[in-house]
Amino acid sequence: MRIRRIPLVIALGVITAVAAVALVPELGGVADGRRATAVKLGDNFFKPARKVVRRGTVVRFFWAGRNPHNVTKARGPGRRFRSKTTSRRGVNFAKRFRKRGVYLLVCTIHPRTMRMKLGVRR
Ligand SMILES: [Cu+2]
Repeated sequence: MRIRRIPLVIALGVITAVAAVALVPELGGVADGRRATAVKLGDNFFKPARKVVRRGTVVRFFWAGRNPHNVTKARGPGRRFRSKTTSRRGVNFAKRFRKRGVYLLVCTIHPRTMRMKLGVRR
């Protein structure tokens, strides 16, 4: 009896995890098989500071420093966006870039040093 229950519990756990990723495409990213990449937020810089990705790529922003940071669109196509400001380590923001062009991304806490150019091509 007990032994049989364990695989069911594991299966339900896996199904729940897969469903959770599918329901949060901004964080799941690769659920539809498209590209994803990462940018680091250090103290106080983006790494890399320049990057080119293909249209449709999900960029995951990974907080690696100790200071509070955010990711704010200063220039570029489409609507404004801005992450929360946090110092929590890990991926706190992810975005799929659908429009071609050059985006200037800044941290508004450290706007002089913490800027990056993201090129989105077809
Ligand atoms: Cu910052």
